[in-house]
Amino acid sequence: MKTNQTFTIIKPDAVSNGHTGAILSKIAEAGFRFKALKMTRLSQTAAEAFYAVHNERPFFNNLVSFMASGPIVVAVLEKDNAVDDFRTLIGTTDPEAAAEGTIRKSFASSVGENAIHGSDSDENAVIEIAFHFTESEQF
Ligand code: IDP
Ligand code: MG
Repeated sequence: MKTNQTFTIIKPDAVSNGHTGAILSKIAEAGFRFKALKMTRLSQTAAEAFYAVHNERPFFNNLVSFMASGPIVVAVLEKDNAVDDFRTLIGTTDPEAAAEGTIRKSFASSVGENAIHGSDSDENAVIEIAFHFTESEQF
């Protein structure tokens, strides 16, 4: 298992608001190396599959339609302690509660449209990386 890797999505709100470059800079400045990077778009079906773990939650339909609403940027990131350090960098799910200087505090507008995703465990990082990237797309 690749315990030094995590997976991120710059979500449709942040891409459409023009924050892609600033967010990628913050990630690089925090010491993460880019192992894979692309702009793409999720179909409704792909968004449902990616967030299947949340399909009983009341916000599931809104989450899926939001995530399929426009282009996203997906990346594989590498650093010691990648999963935990990246969750610290992005901040809490609700940007109102996020610490100053975190990506969600700086760029997110609401708990639903919160600018960025980060894997929550090494195990999920491996699953999420494989969902979005083939082996040959990873460097
Ligand atoms: P996380 O992204 O911080 O890991 P999760 O609880 O895994 O948060 O939720 C996944 C995503 O679902 C969140 O990033 C957010 O976009 C959305 N979400 C979570 N909780 C709520 C909520 O209470 N209302 C609306 N959307 C939510
Ligand atoms: Mg999560």
